[in-house]
Amino acid sequence: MSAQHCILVGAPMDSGKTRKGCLMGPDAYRTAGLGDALRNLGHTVEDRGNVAPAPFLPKDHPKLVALEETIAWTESLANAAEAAIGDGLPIFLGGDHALSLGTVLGAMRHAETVNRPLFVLWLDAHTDFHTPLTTDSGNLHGTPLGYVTGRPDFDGFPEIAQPLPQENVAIMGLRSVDPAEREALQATAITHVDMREIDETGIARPLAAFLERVAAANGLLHVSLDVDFLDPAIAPAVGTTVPGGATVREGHLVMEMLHDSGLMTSLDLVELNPFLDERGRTASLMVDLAASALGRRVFDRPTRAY
Ligand code: 4U7
Ligand code: MN
Ligand code: MN
Ligand code: MN
Repeated sequence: MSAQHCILVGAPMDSGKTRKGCLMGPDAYRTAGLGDALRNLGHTVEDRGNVAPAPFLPKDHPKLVALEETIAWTESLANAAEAAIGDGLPIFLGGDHALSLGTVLGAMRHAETVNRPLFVLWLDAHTDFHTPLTTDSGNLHGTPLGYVTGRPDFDGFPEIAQPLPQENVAIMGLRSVDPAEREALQATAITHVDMREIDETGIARPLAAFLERVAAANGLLHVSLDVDFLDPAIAPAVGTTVPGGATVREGHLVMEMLHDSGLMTSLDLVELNPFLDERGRTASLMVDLAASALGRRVFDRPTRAY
């Protein structure tokens, strides 16, 4: 894949759940050297700084955490994402996973403009398929895939004109799915690959099958990488740790295959909570994964003690 114009867009968003700290994510990625890592691979890098939420008035809600703030972020991030995807390869620096309510919406709008189908690869321990009514925790970072695929009850959020087709979504890395999500997801055509399947067949097989479908449809591909896709032993800086996650090599293999495919058109790095990190190791691992997605080869990797 040839040189790209990488656009860093910070989304210091913390409203998708109660525990704070993800707002430090964009600075952690910059501190860990994301820009230079991409430049060293021959890409141009433009850092657009951080997005801010649209103006909002917070209200108390019996269940949902920071609903108005999350809606406000969705509006501003959808605009920032739609603009950036037209200009290069945006990398959205989270911020918690509620930021994907906005980034995927922006990608959907861009895809409609260029008249190509959008596909989404969701790398996560969780399905994030709740609606504001089905969530028990009230944490909206557990809802973005519900929103973009057109599930109901997202009152107050930007209208989804054309929902993302279920066939265009693949979730990989699953090992924590709430009963309401499981039931809803099983009635869909969304591809879901859990850790057992990854153990049994490897991650390359289902990923290659999905990428073939994206290529055959001449699709755009938005990749959303949740830190908790990775095993907490290698990526501790996340609030929602679930044991039994992807290894360092499984993570890199996904990113290397994405690079080789040449298909990825936008990328979210989400859920990093630097307050929970150990000497920056999770931020550095996420930077290395992004570098693999942009063409760094195994034999070029700097030695680093994880
Ligand atoms: B993340 C959860 F209950 N399903 O709804 C919920 F297990 O973006 C977790 O994937 C959601 O980290 C995790 O609160 C959201 C929970
Ligand atoms: Mn998530
Ligand atoms: Mn998750
Ligand atoms: Mn199923």
